[in-house]
Amino acid sequence: MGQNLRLMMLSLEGLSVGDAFGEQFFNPANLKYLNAQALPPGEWKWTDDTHMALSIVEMLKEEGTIDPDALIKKFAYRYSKEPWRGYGWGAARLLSKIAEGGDWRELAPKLFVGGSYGNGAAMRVAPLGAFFNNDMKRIVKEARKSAMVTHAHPEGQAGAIAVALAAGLAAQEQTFKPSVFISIVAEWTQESEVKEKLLLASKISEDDFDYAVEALGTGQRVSAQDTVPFCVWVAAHCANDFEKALWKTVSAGGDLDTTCAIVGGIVSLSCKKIPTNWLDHREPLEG
Ligand code: RVK
Ligand code: MG
Repeated sequence: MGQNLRLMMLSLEGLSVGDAFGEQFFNPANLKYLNAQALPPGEWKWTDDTHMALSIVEMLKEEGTIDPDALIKKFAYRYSKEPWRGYGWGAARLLSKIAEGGDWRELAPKLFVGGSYGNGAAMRVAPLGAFFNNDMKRIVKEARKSAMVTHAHPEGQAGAIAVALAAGLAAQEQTFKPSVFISIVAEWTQESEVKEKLLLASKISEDDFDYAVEALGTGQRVSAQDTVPFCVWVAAHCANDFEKALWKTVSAGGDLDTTCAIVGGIVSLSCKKIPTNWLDHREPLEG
């Protein structure tokens, strides 16, 4: 397996473990494990975050580039098979219309006002950043294409671009100071609230966890703006410790499956591996 493919698969493993892990803590019975920082027992089922990432990975394996028309078909096909994976309202509506022959170019801009700025384009994109790891310009271009089929709003796309860039940086051999890591991501991200909050995040030290949570947000609003900057902040500060990164992410609350999917997709790359006992809990991936 080529190096880019290997990194993409590692990021997919991290994303899916994060997604499935985070989802466990929506179950009140599992809160005792959160307090004890002990892994919840049993199989952890993954959600739409992983389901959509599988289509991106498949597309890149087949074509080496994102073809938006082919990608939206893959998203719609998987949605039609397992619509119960916990999809966002807008995504579910769009994907059912695509399955009936609709065109994403017409449908996506009509979701909400100005298109969706949900965190759904960001939650699925880390493996793409890993695949194009050493080419920041290409990451921006491919991440935007992967986002626009569902997320017409510039904030939704900026969120995807920022996460893909963070994954690309994490996949590199070089290690970065957290503030530098976040600043590089911000620098390459288009003008947006996501970018402004990344610039703020680059100035928040690791000790200021509560302030980071409050100022950046943890996905309570399910928007890219309210989700991505905090995830990049955690990934930058816990680059060498997968477990610490994910425990910190869930302890912040918010949109747990998605914040953990984003952090897991990035930190798996900088850590270069995922603890086996975490992987063992995750529902197997398809195929
Ligand atoms: C359930 C106002 C907007 C908006 C706009 C809000 C799954 C809506 C995943 C919308 C992730 C939500 C998440 C999510 C991924 C978006 N004006 N509100 N212009 N744009 N919103 O529906 O794939 O968990 O409340 O497009 O981005 O695990 O329902 O889906 O947590 O953001 O959903 O946006 O969501 P959607 P998505
Ligand atoms: Mg989900």
